[in-house]
Amino acid sequence: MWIEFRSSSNWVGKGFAAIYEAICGGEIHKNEGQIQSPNYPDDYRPMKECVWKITVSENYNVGLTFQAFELYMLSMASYGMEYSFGQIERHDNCAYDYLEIRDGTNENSPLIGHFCGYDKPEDIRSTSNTLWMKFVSDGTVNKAGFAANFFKEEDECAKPDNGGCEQRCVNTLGSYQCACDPGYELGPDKKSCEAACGGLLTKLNGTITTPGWPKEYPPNKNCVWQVVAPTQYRISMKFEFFELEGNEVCKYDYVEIRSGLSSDSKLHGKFCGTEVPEVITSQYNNMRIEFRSDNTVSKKGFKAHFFSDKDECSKDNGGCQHECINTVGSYVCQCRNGFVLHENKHDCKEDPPRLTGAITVGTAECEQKIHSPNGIITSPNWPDKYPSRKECTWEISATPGQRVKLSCEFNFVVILNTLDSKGQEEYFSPDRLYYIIVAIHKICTKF
Ligand SMILES: [Ca+2]
Ligand SMILES: [Ca+2]
Ligand SMILES: [Ca+2]
Repeated sequence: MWIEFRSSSNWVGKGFAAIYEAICGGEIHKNEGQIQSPNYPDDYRPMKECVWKITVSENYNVGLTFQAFELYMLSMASYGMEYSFGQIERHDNCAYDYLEIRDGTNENSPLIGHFCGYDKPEDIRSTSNTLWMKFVSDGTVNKAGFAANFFKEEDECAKPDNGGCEQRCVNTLGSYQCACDPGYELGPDKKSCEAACGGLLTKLNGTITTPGWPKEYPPNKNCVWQVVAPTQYRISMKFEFFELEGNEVCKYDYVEIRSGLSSDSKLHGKFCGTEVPEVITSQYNNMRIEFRSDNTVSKKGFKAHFFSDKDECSKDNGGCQHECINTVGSYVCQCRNGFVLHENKHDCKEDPPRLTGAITVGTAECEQKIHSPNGIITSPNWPDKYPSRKECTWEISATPGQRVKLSCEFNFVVILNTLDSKGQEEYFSPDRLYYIIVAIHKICTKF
C-alpha cells in the first residue's frame, strides 16, 4: 500500500491519524508464489487468523512445498504426561497455533492436513486447481511460523506420450522423471532406457554378460561388476563367449579384470578381440570386472560364469604338514620327496627305507595291480619253492610326480625285469639292495 501526504502553504489544517495493520491471507490468482505466516521470518503475532485461497491455471493442480515450519506446539513432555492422564486427545496437540490446508476453495473442502510443531509437512498436491489454507495463532507463545512455495503442478505422466518416457514415468511435484524396468537404466537423454549392466554380486556363483546380450552391446557403455565372496574364498571367472571390438591393443572396447574392488586393484588382464581369455582366479575374496565400449563399432560382447571356491589352504596351510593344494570344492595335502602322506591325510611321514611292517600283497593271484603306498611282493608260494613255468606280473602305480622304490631283500629272487613307463626293459639283479626309478609313476615287474 502506498500513502502520500502533501501540504501547500496557504492552508493549515489539523491533519490525520490512521491506524494500519498488515492483513494476512487473501485470494491469490497466480501460477507460482510464496505464502508466509505474518511477520515471517520474525515471530508471528498472537491472535492471528489468515486465510489464503490459491488458484492456478485451469487443468493444473496446486503444488505446495514448505521451506520452513515452526508453529508452537505443546511440548512433548507435557503432552505425554497429560495424555497419559487421559486429559487431552491426540489431535488437541495442534489446538494452539496451527495451519490447516484443504483441497478446494473453502473451509468445507476435504481436509489435507492440520499442522503444527516443528516438522516440515510433506509436499502437498491438490486434486484441482485450487488450495485453501488457514493459519491460526492463539494468545500465548509465538514462533517464526512458516514459508511455503506454491506452483502449478501437472501430472506429465498422465499425458498420452507418457511424458516422453520410453518405459516408466514418475510424476513429481513441479516436474516428473523417467524410470526404467528392472535390468534397464536411463540413457543419456534421461528418457530412453537401455540394458543395464554392472552391480555388486554377492552370490557364490553366477553369470555376467555385456549389456543387451545376446544382441550387440550398446556404444558408450561403462559397466563395473564387483564380485564379493566370503573370506577365504577365491573367485574364478570363466568366459563362455567372447567377442569385443579391437585387437591386442584394446583401445576401443575392452574388459578389465582385477583382484580387489577398486579401479587400481591388481590387474589380471585387459581383453578385447575374439580370443577367449583363460580362467582367471582372484587373489583374495573379491574381483572387479569392468567393461567399456567406445562410440563406434559394437560386437556381441561376452558371457562369463563366475564361481567361488573356498581356499582351505589360505588358513593354517589347510592343516597340511607339507604342501596344501586347493581344488574346487575341496583341497589335498601333499608331501615332499622322501615322505608319504599319513593315513590322516594331513601329516607326512618318512618313506620307509625298508619294507618292514608293510602290507603283504598276496601271492594267490599272480597278476596284480597295486596302488597301496607300500607293500611286499613275493613270488608264488613264498617262502617255499615257486612253481615252474609260471609268469607273474605286478603293476605298481604311484601318484603322478611320485616315484616307486623297489627294494630287494631276499636272495631268492634270481632275475627281475622291470618295464618303465616307456616300455623299456631294465635289468634288476639280486645283489643290488635298492633299485630306484626316478620320475616315472608306473613300473611293471615281470617275474
Ligand atoms: Ca509433475
Ligand atoms: Ca566399439
Ligand atoms: Ca577348495
